[in-house]
Amino acid sequence: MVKLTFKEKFSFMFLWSKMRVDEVGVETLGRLLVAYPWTQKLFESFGDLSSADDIMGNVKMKAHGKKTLDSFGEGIRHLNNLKGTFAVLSEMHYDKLRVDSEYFKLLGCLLIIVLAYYFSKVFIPEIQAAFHKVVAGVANALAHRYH
Ligand code: HNI
Repeated sequence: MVKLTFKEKFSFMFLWSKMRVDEVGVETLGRLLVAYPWTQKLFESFGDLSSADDIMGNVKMKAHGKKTLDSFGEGIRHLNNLKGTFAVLSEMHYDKLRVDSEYFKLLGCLLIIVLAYYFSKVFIPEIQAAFHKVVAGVANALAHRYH
């Protein structure tokens, strides 16, 4: 469960609605794969991921980045029940995909970095703090099956 003040929630929702999920999605996921190259193994079926440009320009990665952030966005609408919202995905990432739960946290940090760049001057510390709370909540919910 993540508790946001009314102002935090409003700022968060407002920025989320102003963002292009496909652009931010691939920027975030792609950067994870560039920074932690061993995660590329999980996406072998996506085709050529041999350079940073190939990763960022990969069509399947783009679609998957959007899918991931859309699902993340779903969580935002259920801040008081993140565990329930992500229960099925948590099982899937643990049992089937075998994604190390550490990467949920790293993806959250990268999302904040990308958003800070994307929204530049309006990304004031208070808004950043709200995003930190949410990404931590989502990462924790996704890791629930791992505990
Ligand atoms: Ni993730 C599939 C959501 C983090 C690796 N992931 C999904 C799907 C959703 C999703 C939705 C599609 C499910 C389906 O097909 O039914 N993933 C999320 C969310 C986060 C996240 C909300 C965190 C915010 N996933 C990660 C991370 C990794 C990851 C950090 C690995 C580093 N996910 C995968 C892989 C798949 C996947 C791999 C399957 C991809 C495919 O299509 O083969």
